[in-house]
Amino acid sequence: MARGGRKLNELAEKLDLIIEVRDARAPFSTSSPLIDAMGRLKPVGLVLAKKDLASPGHTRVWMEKFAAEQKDVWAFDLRRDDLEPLRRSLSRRRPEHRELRLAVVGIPNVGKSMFLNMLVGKSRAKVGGIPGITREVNWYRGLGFLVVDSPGILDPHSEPGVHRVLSWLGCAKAGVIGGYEPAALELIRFLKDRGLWSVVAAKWELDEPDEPSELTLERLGRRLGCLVAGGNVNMELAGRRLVDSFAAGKLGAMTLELPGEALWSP
Ligand SMILES: Nc1nc2c(ncn2[C@@H]2O[C@H](COP(=O)(O)OP(=O)(O)O)[C@@H](O)[C@H]2O)c(=O)[nH]1
Ligand SMILES: [Mg+2]
Repeated sequence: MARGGRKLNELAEKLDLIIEVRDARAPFSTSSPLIDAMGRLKPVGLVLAKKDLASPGHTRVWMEKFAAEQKDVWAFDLRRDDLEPLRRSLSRRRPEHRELRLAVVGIPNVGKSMFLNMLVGKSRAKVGGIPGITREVNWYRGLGFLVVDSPGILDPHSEPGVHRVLSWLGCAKAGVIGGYEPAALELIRFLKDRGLWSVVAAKWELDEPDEPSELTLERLGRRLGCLVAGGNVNMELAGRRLVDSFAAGKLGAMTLELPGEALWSP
């Protein structure tokens, strides 16, 4: 079984519930293939984080889809939203004599730590060894919850196509999967195809002639001052600026995929 998977299964026996966090901008591509196996052991609740970076209408479509599949699903801007409705709903599963035990899982950078901090509140305490519960992971206690943070790294889907999408969201490092330049070029093509590039262009006051993506990235690099000696554009650096800005949501709220039209096929 993949990294983290075995440990997770051992841990799952001690838990009441698993919360999977995904990025609201790509709720399909940011799922983890390991959740299916874990979901057979314990109930899984789904949190779509970074709701503020997704299009509200599209988030509604995703919520309806998951609800139709009988999933418990919430969407949050974890930096602002109140988690009280979720806390109330989870509390119903709490055993009488102890706090609710849950694990927060998901692929890198989707918002797991932020979610955990919001869930257990400011008064949270890091908990050491808990008898009978594995000591190798970090437990936090607060507001009636005992939560374990990302027990093992959950592998994302491994298809090349999905990794590209994950690099746009900051969930995979473009630098280690072929470089920022190709990731950025594909992002430009994707956004142009979807009619979303104008949002980015407006942000950086770029003209929008009909041109190949390479030229667009070069103009962007020039605009942002990503130059090397001789006045040429450092395309890798320009790509990095674009991808990192997009991942951090600085270029506007955009959902990348809708149910049934994933950006890659399994
Ligand atoms: N805009 C926005 N940023 C978020 C949200 N949740 C998390 N982040 C940011 O996403 C990044 C990764 O969050 P983190 O909790 O460390 O992810 P983890 O790797 O899954 O634990 C951080 O820079 C957070 O500030 C959210 O709901 N909205
Ligand atoms: Mg984390």
